[in-house]
Amino acid sequence: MNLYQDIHTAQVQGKSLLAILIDPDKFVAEYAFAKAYLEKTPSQTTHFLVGGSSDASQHIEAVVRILKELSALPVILFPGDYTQITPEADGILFLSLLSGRNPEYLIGQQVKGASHIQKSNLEVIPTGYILIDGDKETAVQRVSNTLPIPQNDITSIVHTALAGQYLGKKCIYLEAGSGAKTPVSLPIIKAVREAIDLPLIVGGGIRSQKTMQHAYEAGATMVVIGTAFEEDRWDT
Ligand code: 1GP
Repeated sequence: MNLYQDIHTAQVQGKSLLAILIDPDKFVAEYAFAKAYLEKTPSQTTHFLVGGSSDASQHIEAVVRILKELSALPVILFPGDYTQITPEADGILFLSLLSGRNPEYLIGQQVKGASHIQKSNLEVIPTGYILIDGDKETAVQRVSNTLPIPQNDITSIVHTALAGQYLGKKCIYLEAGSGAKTPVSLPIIKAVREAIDLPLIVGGGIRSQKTMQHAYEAGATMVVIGTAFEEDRWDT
């Protein structure tokens, strides 16, 4: 499995990737629950992301294990903090919160997690994480104690994504926050797409097939959806 190579190839070939975000706090690591959950996810799902902003470290290993048993799709960690790193997964989005100015989420957590990653076979995908205002105070904002970039400040968002590319990140993640009222706007996705060469991940507040499709058309390589499936509110 070469996770990044596959994501990069999808970007180059204009293929659309769909990641379902599993928050370990809202997922029961038991067969019946997990099977029913996976059955309601769309057939075009290509990845699972696992992680959350709350303290989910106790539970995360069991969640990854059951996903690996029930599905052949790659499982990538999307850790809220370094305690959510488990070697059971295939890879990790090694996130740096570039929109914020809190050193703990720019480099602190990354240093704490480094030796755990070193001891694992996780494929590391360095990812510039950009929090954008989704019209709701989200868990990322609260936990990281940072402010999102306003949606109308497209220049700052583009410059932040470019800085991420120049820092050597392999992906840029445009995040409106889990359960956002307003997803990342299409002009933002387009502007970032035009400015950078990297695969673009977009998530937060996407609840319908139509919104997802528009995000792809604007330039998203991978769309991430969590809450809509957690709450059984996916609009086909
Ligand atoms: C959150 O981008 C993800 O980190 C997904 O957001 O839960 O709103 O789908 P939703």
